[in-house]
Amino acid sequence: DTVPIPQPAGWPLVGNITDVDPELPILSLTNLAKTYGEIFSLTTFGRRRVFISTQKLLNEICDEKRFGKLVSAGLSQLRNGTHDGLFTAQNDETNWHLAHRILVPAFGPLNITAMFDDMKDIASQLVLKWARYGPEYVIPTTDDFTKLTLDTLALCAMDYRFNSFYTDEMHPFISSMTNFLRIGAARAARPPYMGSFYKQEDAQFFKDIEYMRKLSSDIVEQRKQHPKEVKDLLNAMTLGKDPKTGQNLSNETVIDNMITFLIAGHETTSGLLSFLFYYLLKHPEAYRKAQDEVDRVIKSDSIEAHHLNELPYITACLRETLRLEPTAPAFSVSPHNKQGDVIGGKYFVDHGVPIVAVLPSVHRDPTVYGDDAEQWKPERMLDDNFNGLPPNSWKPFGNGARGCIGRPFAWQEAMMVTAMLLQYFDFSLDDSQYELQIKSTLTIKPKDFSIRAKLREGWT
Ligand code: MNH
Repeated sequence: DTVPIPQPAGWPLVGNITDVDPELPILSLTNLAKTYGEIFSLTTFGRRRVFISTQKLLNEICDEKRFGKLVSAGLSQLRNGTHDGLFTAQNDETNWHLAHRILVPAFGPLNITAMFDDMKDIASQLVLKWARYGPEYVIPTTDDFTKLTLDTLALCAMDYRFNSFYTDEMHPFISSMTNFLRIGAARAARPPYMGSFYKQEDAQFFKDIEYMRKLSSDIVEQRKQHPKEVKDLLNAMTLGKDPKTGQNLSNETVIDNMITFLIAGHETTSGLLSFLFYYLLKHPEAYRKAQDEVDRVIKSDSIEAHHLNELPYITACLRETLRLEPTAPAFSVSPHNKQGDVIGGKYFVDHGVPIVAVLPSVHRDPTVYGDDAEQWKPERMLDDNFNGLPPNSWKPFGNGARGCIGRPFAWQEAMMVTAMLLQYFDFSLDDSQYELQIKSTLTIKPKDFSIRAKLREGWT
């Protein structure tokens, strides 16, 4: 026997459009989850979506035999720019399988470790910037971390330097990408019968896509004309052959995935680092433990790859940050079964209807994390505790085959940058009264979050 999935009342025609704040959809969803509990649904302009917010239901929809990724509404708009690239491909698209088989080895541990020096090159630029600007400088935290992660991705993935730290402006790629994500989301939220109303906005959307494709195709062309013997993602994509079919990726697919990496590969890591420093600065004791760990393990040496395996407390801090602030805060699946499927033993969901995992809510499920689930406590994420969590209670990198291919890349980068920054600087909040506010695009970041950095003794 099934029961109806709770749903707020809504309006004729537009449905639940007033229930979700277009500026901060994830906040509306976590609030609705508080009101409606483990599951609820929303319908806008006739499109229905189901939202889940507990570990129990998330665990069920992570069963890849019954459910698979669904590229719907917001994500499907991005297909205008990245087509069937890895992130925006539907589950059954052949180009996804092809690119996945070619790229999984490129993201393997050996290749990621080989990127260590390039990552350190960009991280050192950040350290130098903050050291030279001095302790009075008000650091635009998320902007500087975004410069860091974009430059790191481009250097490691395609041996290309954005040199973001050498200009005040953000690289034009950032504004194109931001527009692309913003207008994409707006297009997805539009009433279907109002298309012609938005000609200018649409023109901008396609102009930004063209800019990103041109930039990517120039980088590919440059590599073709000047081949380099490096093991980066660009070589893997342009030279790699599918072990199964012997096929290459087409030029279009290489560009689709290059843009995908440029976008997926930096926003989330930048948000992670920003949130981490917010929580460290709000928890002085944890901050001290993290810094002590760095001083004990790395001392005043220059950081090396092996150090990263010797920092369990910082590892826990990063995990705990992604628990409370999963920077890619939601992902969607749908039942494989053409007849639909029942979840939680009683909720029927049709084939093709998105089931959205509201990660910040799942990650605060009190049955898993206890009554202090809302608090940032790195201790609960130390290895023994972390490995003892019920299955699928912590999913900031998504699920299964469609989970994040860049996870080892992001982890190495975030660990290294955190360790280096704690090693070189003492940080403080610019405004000691600052309380966390969130801004959102496809990902979430802290809003108006500024810090200061003072070189520690011994480095001056
Ligand atoms: Mn990443 C998929 C989160 C860093 C490239 N990433 C996903 C998904 C989540 C995610 C969640 C699944 C989305 C879905 O199911 O619709 N990713 C993150 C987070 C970080 C991150 C929280 C950093 C922290 N991701 C990175 C980096 C790269 C990258 C770095 C590239 C270098 N991610 C991807 C790609 C996919 C993906 C590509 C799509 C994988 C696939 O479906 O084959």
